[in-house]
Amino acid sequence: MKFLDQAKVYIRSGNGGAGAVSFRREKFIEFGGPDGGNGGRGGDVWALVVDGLNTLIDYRYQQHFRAKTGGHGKGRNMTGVKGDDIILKVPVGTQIFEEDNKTLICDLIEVGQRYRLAKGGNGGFGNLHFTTSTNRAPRYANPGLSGEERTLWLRLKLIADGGLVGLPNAGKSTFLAAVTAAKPKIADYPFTTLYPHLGVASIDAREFVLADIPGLIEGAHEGVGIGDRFLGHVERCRVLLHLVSAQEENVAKAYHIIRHELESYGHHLSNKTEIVALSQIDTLSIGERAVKQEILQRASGKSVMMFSAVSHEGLDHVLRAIAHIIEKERQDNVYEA
Ligand SMILES: Nc1nc2c(ncn2[C@@H]2O[C@H](COP(=O)(O)OP(=O)(O)OP(=O)(O)O)[C@@H](O)[C@H]2O)c(=O)[nH]1
Ligand SMILES: [Mg+2]
Repeated sequence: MKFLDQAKVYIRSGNGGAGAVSFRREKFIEFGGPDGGNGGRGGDVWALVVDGLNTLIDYRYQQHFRAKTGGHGKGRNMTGVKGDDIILKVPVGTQIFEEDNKTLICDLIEVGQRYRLAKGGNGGFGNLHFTTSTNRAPRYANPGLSGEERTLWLRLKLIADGGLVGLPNAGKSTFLAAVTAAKPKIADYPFTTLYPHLGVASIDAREFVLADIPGLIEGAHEGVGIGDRFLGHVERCRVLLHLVSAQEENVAKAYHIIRHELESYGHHLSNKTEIVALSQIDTLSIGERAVKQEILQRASGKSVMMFSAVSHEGLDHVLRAIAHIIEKERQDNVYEA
């Protein structure tokens, strides 16, 4: 799957169909009056959230969307048919902005949600409509109204319950692959992951979505490495799982670098509930683990979990901790609403 989280599109709703000028002419009927029908309305342009999509890649190949013109009115007072709508299918978490890429038009967060981006023009009136007591045979009709045209930005912010953050090689993708069916690329060089991956994890019959994003390094907020733009995809998470590899010489420093990047990014990311975990503990002896855990605990001021995505040791504990926070945040949000 190719990933694209931003796309610019041009849309145009359909023009209304023209009204008709027509007079009734029938055998044996002596006085035929005007009978021109109205034009049909032009097609609308809609955005619709569909299941099973998590990229805007389709909009790299097509950026222009035009709905159909309404049918013209006809004699015998027949209204023209409505022009066909155009539907832009988008993934859950798509936000649509004005051309300035700042003014939010709609935030689409549920499958099935739809939003009308441009309304088709109304059809014109046929000559029948213009009949009055003083003008019983008008020879004119309206043209249809024009459709609207707009340039818009589609921006995707994935919706996951939990987000994985850490330096490159912290083991984020290995963790995702161990606890979900996702198959992200895993390798021992930095920036193996180039775009976000989602997976569904489950523990104790509870399911939740995890997002694995590219690793962050010092200066990511200034564009170093892959930069921090993918942090947008964990903005809506309820919990962050911050991984620090047991293979790091200085686990405290590794922790602080990421915290600093989260703070520099803003958008309340640094206020999110964080679970800190020492990953890859299969590479250390029991004694070494305790030492690094203690250092990380002091650095973060939190109790630090430990796991290995290779030996699977500690994985369930981490999943339970994530599930617990997600559950709690869900309940809190219910009370707020
Ligand atoms: N021994 C051991 N190796 C691990 C473990 N988890 C990950 N690794 C190795 O560490 C390296 C990096 O793992 P990834 O999962 O690709 O790391 P990442 O955090 O996704 O890295 P980026 O995508 O570059 O940010 C790979 O060679 C993995 O095989 C673990 O629990 N134990
Ligand atoms: Mg990775």
